[in-house]
Amino acid sequence: MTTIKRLDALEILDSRGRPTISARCELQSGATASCSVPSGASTGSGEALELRDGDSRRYGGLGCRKAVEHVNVEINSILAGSAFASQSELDRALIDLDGTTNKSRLGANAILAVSLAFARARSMESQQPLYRNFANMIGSQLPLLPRLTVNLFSGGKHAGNQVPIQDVLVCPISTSSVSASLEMVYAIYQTAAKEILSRYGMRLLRADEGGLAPPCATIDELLSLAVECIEQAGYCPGKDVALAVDVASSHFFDQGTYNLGDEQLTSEGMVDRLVTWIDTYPIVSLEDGLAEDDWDNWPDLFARIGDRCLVLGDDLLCTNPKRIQRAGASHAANALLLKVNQIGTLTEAAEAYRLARSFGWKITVSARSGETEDNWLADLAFGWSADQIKIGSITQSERLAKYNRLLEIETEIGAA
Ligand code: 2PG
Ligand code: MG
Repeated sequence: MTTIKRLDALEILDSRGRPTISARCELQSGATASCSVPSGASTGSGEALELRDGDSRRYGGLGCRKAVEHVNVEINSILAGSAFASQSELDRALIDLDGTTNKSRLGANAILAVSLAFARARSMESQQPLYRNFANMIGSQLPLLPRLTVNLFSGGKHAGNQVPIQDVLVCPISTSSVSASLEMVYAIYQTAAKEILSRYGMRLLRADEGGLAPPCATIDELLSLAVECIEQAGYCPGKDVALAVDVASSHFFDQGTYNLGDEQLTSEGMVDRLVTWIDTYPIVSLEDGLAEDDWDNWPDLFARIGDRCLVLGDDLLCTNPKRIQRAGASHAANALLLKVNQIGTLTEAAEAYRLARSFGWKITVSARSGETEDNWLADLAFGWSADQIKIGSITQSERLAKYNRLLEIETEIGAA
């Protein structure tokens, strides 16, 4: 049993300079740890509720003092002094205490920060790496490092909407080493930065996750540029390095129409367009190709693409077992984008994980566009043997905290 002595929290800032929350968990044994939670910009409507103060005098209403107070007062007063046999016992207590279906009373940000801080404090107590604790949660003996999918270009809500799609990512596929993958990504990123300067005469414009935001007129121009940069960096597209795309199409879908800049497509037209991209570019992972509510057309998209590429659901699934069940039963996807803060506790994220695996799906563990310098995501991706990880680009410390932790893990397991 693990007894909690004290829980507290504070408001900190994320990589966009917006408030988020960090919680600290002190155990009776003396082990103490903190964890902070990220925040999305292109959020799915089915996500658990991130509690914001709504006081326009502070941070435009985005303050997190209410969430902090919920940890310091209510959650601490109920849970301090209690003993828990497992992570799931603690998480169930948090879910029951909140009492809503989307964690809107205490806030998913408050609840997740406590869930994570408890996990990290327990791993300190048992003197095990955090990933071991995560691996135990899903009964895994042999964790595996994920393949990197790294942000090269951004548009949509993460940049200036110069193209409607959100992210074009590069995925080194000729190596499984994190260290070798990062070397390849660096070469491609530098090539892209130079190419943008010479082609568009502009200095680097960086999006929220550190991706470059070139002023391409069309999505095809952006995808072709990514392929050219891979080649110019000395790699073979599709053989050494592939592409992943987060279309994030919920954010340009309105009343049955996909608004692709100067083109308006029906769902059928959008499926055709996505299939054309898969046929033309070396895309191995296609995220949110269709909108979160376009359930009727996802099975068609999946049937057309099959196993040629991951048909990955982010806003569609929201790491929510109910939505994953629906997607699995209707053959709508073959991969889950797992973001723990979409659901709000580690235990429910593990349920989402298990359910997705039961359908034979692949898993991409993902950061959010608003991140902190915390690195627990790397331990989670390794502990749960995610197939892919999506952290963002390689230029900002909130992203590098996770890449660097993966490098540490790789060195540690290599040495072992
Ligand atoms: C996504 C994420 C990460 P956000 O859409 O996959 O890139 O963005 O955190 O803004 O939802
Ligand atoms: Mg997404």
